[in-house]
Order: sequence, then structure tokens, then C-alpha cells
Amino acid sequence: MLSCGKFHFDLTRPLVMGIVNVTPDSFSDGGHHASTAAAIAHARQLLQDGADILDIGGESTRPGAAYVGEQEELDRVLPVIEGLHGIALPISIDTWKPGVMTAALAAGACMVNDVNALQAEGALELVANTDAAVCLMHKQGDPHNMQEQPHYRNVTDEVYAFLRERVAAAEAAGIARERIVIDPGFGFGKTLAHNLDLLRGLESFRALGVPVLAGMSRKSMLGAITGREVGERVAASVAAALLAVQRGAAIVRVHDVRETVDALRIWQVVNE
Ligand code: 7PM
Repeated sequence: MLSCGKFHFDLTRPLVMGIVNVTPDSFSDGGHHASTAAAIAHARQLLQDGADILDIGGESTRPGAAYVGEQEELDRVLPVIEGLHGIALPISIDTWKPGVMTAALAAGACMVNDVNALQAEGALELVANTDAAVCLMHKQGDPHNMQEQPHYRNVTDEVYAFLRERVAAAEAAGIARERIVIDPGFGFGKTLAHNLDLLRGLESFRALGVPVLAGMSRKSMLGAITGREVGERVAASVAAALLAVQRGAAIVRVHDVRETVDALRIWQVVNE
């Protein structure tokens, strides 16, 4: 069971979270009219393609990305969330900043996707005071340096222990289990070998008793295996999403919603 505000999923089939990145306008006049319109159009297309949840991000959580200030992030994401008002699926806000979480939830988002697992000051409490869902993700290090020297004694054990602690912290703050999702954070301070260990051991995360989200779409781990550039990783991404679902992922976070939904339909029918 997963509750995001007024939306409730029984999780009898895997869910597809579609990624909507709000990129800055290339010819910026201080406003974001073109990027807002493009993101809203993209979000509506992902709904048509069969997405169950939309994840709206102002690009502040990308590994290696330049720091995006809170006001800039708000200027990017809020008009998109407001423009999607009344859409028939839950909107997730991809941010680690409590100020952005608060404003996005007030504007209609009902899920927080936090690569920092609500470790920022005040983040647990602010989410607890809503009926929103939250995705608690693991990362090692900070986005600007985390791919330099990832190190683990046992990556699956360490990620598991971290997520167990964050689920306990969220529950202690008053966030019900039905609102919590966990994510091992593929590519966030992990080598290819670490990512493969996590995928092979994904089943074990189910013991935490909350839905598991997996995000491998178009990531460099897939590029490292196939030798393909980011725009040519659709087939690899669909295969990775299917393998994650086969290993118990309840939600996959993807760019290529239509292709992933088709693949998961085949998986479901074979499993009937
Ligand atoms: C460059 C590299 C740009 C990687 C963007 C990315 C996840 C996430 C991201 C994930 C959750 C992307 C990533 N990845 N949130 N945000 N899980 N919960 O592919 O794996 O969008 S950023």
C-alpha cells in the first residue's frame, strides 16, 4: 500500500514514475516561460504514455550538477506544478531543500523524492505534517564529489542499514509506513560494480517492509555496459527496469515511460 495525499496504490502491479526535468531556458530573460511550457507538455505526454506518478525536478539533485539556489529552483518547478493542477496522477517533487518541499506541497505535489532522505534540518517534520508520500534515497558523499572514490565494505549491507535508519527516523517523526518508499540510489556514490551488487541484491530491501523504488534510467552504469551515449540507452533502461521489478521493485523511475509500460505489461501477463 502506498498513499500520496488523495492517491492510493495497492501495489499489485509495478508503478512507473515518469521523470520531468525542468531545465533553465537557454535564452533566459529572468523568466522561464519556454521551459515551463515544455515541462508541462512533457508531463501531459507522460500521463498519456501510462505514467502512474510524475517526478518534477529543477535539476538540483543531479550528480555532478552545479548548485541551484532555492529561489531559482522554486522559479523552475512551481509554475510547472501549478500548471498541472488537477491532473489525474500524483506529482512528486524531486528536491532535498525543505523550502522547496514546503512550497511544492502547498502548490499541489503529494510526494517528496529526496536524494538526501529527509536529513536536512526540519525536513522530517515538514513532511510529517502533511499527507504526502516520501522517497528516502541512499547516496554516498555529496553530489559534486560522490563519484570520485566510492567505497563500501559491503554496499548492499551498508545501503540497507542506512535505509533502515531513515525509515525508523521517518516513522518516529510521524510519517506512516504507507507513505514511505525507499531507494538504493543507483549511481549516487557507486561504481558500476556497486550498482550491479545492489541490483543483484535488490530483493533483500523488501525486508524493510516498504515499497522499493529503482532509478537506473539512462544512467552511466548502462552506458558503461553497452558503450552507448545517454540518448541511446532506451533498450538498456527498459531491461534494467524490468530486472528491478523482477527483483521486487514496486516503482521504477524512468524517462522512457511508454517503452517501460509496454515491457512491464508483458512481464505482468507472463506472471498471471
Ligand atoms: C545526470 C545523472 C542527471 C543522473 C540526472 C541523474 C534518482 C533520483 C536522480 C534515483 C531517486 C536522473 C539522475 N536519480 N531520485 N534522482 N532515485 N529517487 O537520472 O535513482 O534523473 S538524478
